[in-house]
Amino acid sequence: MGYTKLSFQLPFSIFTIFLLCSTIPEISAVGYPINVWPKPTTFLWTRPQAILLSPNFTISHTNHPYLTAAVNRYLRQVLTEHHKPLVKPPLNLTSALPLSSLIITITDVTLPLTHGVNESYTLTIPSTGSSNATLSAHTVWGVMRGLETFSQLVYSKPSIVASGLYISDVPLFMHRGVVLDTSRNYYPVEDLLRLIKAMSMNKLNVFHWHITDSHSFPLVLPSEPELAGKGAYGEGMKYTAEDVKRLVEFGMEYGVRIVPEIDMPAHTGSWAEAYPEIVTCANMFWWPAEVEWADRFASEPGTGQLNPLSPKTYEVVKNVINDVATMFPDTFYHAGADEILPNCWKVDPSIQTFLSKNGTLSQILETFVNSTLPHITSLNRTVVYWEDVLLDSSIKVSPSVLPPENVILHTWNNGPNNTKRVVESGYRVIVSSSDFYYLDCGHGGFLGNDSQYDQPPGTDPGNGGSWCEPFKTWQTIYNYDITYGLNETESKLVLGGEVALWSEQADSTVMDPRIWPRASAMAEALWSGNRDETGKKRYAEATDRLNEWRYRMVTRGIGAEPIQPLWCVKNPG
Ligand code: CP6
Repeated sequence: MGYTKLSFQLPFSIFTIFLLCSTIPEISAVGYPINVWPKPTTFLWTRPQAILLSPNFTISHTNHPYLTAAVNRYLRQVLTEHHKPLVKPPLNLTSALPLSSLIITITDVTLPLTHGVNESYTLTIPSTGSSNATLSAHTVWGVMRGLETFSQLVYSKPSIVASGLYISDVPLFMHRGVVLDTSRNYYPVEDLLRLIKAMSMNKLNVFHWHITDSHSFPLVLPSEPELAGKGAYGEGMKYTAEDVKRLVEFGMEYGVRIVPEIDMPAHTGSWAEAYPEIVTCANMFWWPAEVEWADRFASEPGTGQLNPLSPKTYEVVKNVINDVATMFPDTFYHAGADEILPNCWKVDPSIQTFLSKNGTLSQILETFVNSTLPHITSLNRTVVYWEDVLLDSSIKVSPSVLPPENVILHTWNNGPNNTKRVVESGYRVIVSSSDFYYLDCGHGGFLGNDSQYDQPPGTDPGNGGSWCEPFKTWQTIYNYDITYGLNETESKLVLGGEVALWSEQADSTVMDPRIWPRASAMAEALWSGNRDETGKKRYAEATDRLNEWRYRMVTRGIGAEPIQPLWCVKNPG
């Protein structure tokens, strides 16, 4: 068994064919696994060797505000991280000259960080430091992905780096994200910065920030200061315009876009603190007995929905949209539209009147979409809506008000099936199937209810309103194929996926371990897939590599939870 590693998912690469024909004496499908997460699409490693990284190592690059920040960060990291792997890589440290430079070339440094930007790169690390390492990419953002890969190949003290290596890497899916809900519980800005940092380490590129919901409105908006003034949990629990600017800039330095979500028209109870007149069923925390569990969403009774029939609603909503679009430069704008409760709208007299004249709840939602979607689109934004806007069983709009060129749908129920329904209608889709990608599930209920506990000893007191058992393991997430059951045309409409941390039972104290390393599992599946060269689902190899990766994340300050006891490393096999 040799350590030669050949992966050839890009069979037309001239470099691949060249090495395959002349240099590699033996081609093995089970060579030494490269310790990079997510695994690169294609790599060639002639020998399991490493060289010293010169203490005067340099990275040459063109000046660019975000790239320069990234280069300086990675330069410091490779010289000072001195990572000590759990399992010592069986690489021969050759006596070749230390590697003294990495030379970056970029085809177009002007391309902005947007959806679909080219993130591919090639990285060559020579066998001897008498040559330079090279990193080429089409864009600044591809360079950032390549620098991350390079940093993961460096370890030990003094720093050494895997050598004699060629990597050609490109993501399978363009949209690879994390949703974080900062309404049910507040997260300090430092947590969000650390999340962005960890996402970048995993080559994830979209932080979908579910900023507001019924529980609190933590975003301070210049045109509507009362929303956070009255709707935030407290003085220290707000995000100011300066905080947002800092996060957006930080994201650019790490190649992570921030897509804001101000959920509406449902999930808006917190708006009622400032504007009770535009919110229906606000503060109806406990519903009459006839309102069953089936009439609740997110395990909550309706606690507020905007009234689409009130003109005042649109005065506030337009100010909110304008401010958010000004604060967040990304071209995607997530406008929510999930989980509208019929009973919450029905308690309102103006809505009752409309319904009594043969109007329908779906028409009320159409009114809302027609009064907001063109406005958001006019600000040069692509709108993302949760799937409910089209697929909900009772309140949904007709497809004619949702132009597929302006709208992306975000699926979260019944993953494969709903994704299929949406792409069949020609919409682009982002997948967050709750059966696979919901990180908050499996942590027990949260609605206190004494009667459930009033049972004989030893009986299960029930889950108290837990709504998404079971816990999703990293394997569940890793193995999920987001284009399952789709044909080729349909698969092209799948932009990617997002794991989601809803925060009814999460805050700062558990954020890192709830997200990592499970988000890493999605990160690899969406970057280079979850199968090996032979088409078999990766398992043992991915487990060992993820274990190493989780450990490196921890040493980098990310509180990723363990996937194995240390004993497994001492007793492999
Ligand atoms: N909040 C909002 C939520 C959820 C959604 N939207 C949610 C629904 C079901 C589960 C978990 C979370 N808490 N605004 C759905 C998109 Cl299982």
